[in-house]
Amino acid sequence: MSYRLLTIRALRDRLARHPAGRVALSLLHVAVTAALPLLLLWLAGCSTEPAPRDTHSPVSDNGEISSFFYSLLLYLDAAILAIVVAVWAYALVKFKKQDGDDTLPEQSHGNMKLEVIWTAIPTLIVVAITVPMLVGVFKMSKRHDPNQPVVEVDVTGKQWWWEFDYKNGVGAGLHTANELHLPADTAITLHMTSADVIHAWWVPRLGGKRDANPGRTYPMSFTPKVPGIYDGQCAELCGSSHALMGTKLIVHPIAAEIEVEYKGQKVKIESYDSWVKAQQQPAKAPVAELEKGLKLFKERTCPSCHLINGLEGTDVAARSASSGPNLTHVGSRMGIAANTLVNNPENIAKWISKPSAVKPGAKMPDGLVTPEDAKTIAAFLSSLK
Ligand code: HEC
Ligand SMILES: [Cu+2]
Repeated sequence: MSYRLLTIRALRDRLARHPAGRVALSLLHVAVTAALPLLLLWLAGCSTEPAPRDTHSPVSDNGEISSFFYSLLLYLDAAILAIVVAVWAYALVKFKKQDGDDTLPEQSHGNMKLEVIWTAIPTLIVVAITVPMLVGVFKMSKRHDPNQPVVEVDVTGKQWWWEFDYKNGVGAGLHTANELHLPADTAITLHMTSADVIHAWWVPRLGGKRDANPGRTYPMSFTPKVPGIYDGQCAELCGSSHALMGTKLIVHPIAAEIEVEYKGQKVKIESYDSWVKAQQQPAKAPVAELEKGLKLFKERTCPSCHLINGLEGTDVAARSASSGPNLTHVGSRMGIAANTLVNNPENIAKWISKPSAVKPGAKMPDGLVTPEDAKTIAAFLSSLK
């Protein structure tokens, strides 16, 4: 008995010999032809929902400008591609070599008219793109008028998280981390800087990126328009946990609480003022079962890097380049460790027992507590809403 490896070609030839096989082959052909474009759409991540980091669903004035230019370029380029392909296809058919005709086509060299046309058209296209784009760039980098009410926040990038200090407005004096809360329809100016290396603050649905450089401060002015929760990411390679340096922007309604969609779930967002009021409260003293957590927190040197306002012995840390996030209301955040983990007692315990296992190179030391103590501390920290 002999074995033969059946090649795809041999298989196809065999199928083509039978009528039923031919039908199967055509069906396969149609399926593959239809599947390819669908596969491309799927690979391109097409969806009707705005993705969390989707620059096409802008939620601020700046975001609208950059999204407008993205669409302008996309449609313009698509139109140019369509015209070029149409002319090319026409030439392919029209000037196809005819059977039996071996003469060379007319040989030409230098055509003034054509050369003027194909220099003029691209020039016009470039001007049509550049002029409005420059106007847009200037609009996006314009500072808000300081005589108008503006909410100003100092944003400090640190390896690998973000610190926020509210300078004015109802929230003046607030000091939080990783989740930036802003009022909708209000002029905002962020002042970006860094405590160590270069980072970049980027919330795609808000608009452009802005570098956070050590020793310098760059402003970024915009007006958020749509209340909601928007994901962001450090956009400048800043070390081993750069990819884990997320951020969240929460745009609060000015008046009453509303409900928004976030990652397929309904989430309530309170008004900006009531968020500020809650954050301004000092931490509540723990109930009896959680007192042990506070005691361990103080004993295990945590207060040397973390502030908890309002509890005896926990508001001693001096702010410095190496100090950690303010934990006064850590239980109210959606995520911890710059949104690397969802905020719940298990994840806080996991983080405290070994930060480097969650974030390589984390600036919070390993081995401060046993896993058992970590659970006790986490229960206390989670209660700080
Ligand atoms: C040497 C300074 C230092 C010490 C000591 C320290 N931490 Fe941290 N901690 C940090 C830094 C820095 C971060 C931010 C790390 C990151 O996200 O990359 C952090 C993050 C955290 C977070 C996450 C906060 C958030 O909102 O993301 C918690 C919770 C925390 N630390 C608890 C503790 C506890 C409990 C102790 C004591 C057992 C402790 N830390 C000791 C520096 C420190
Ligand atoms: Cu980074």
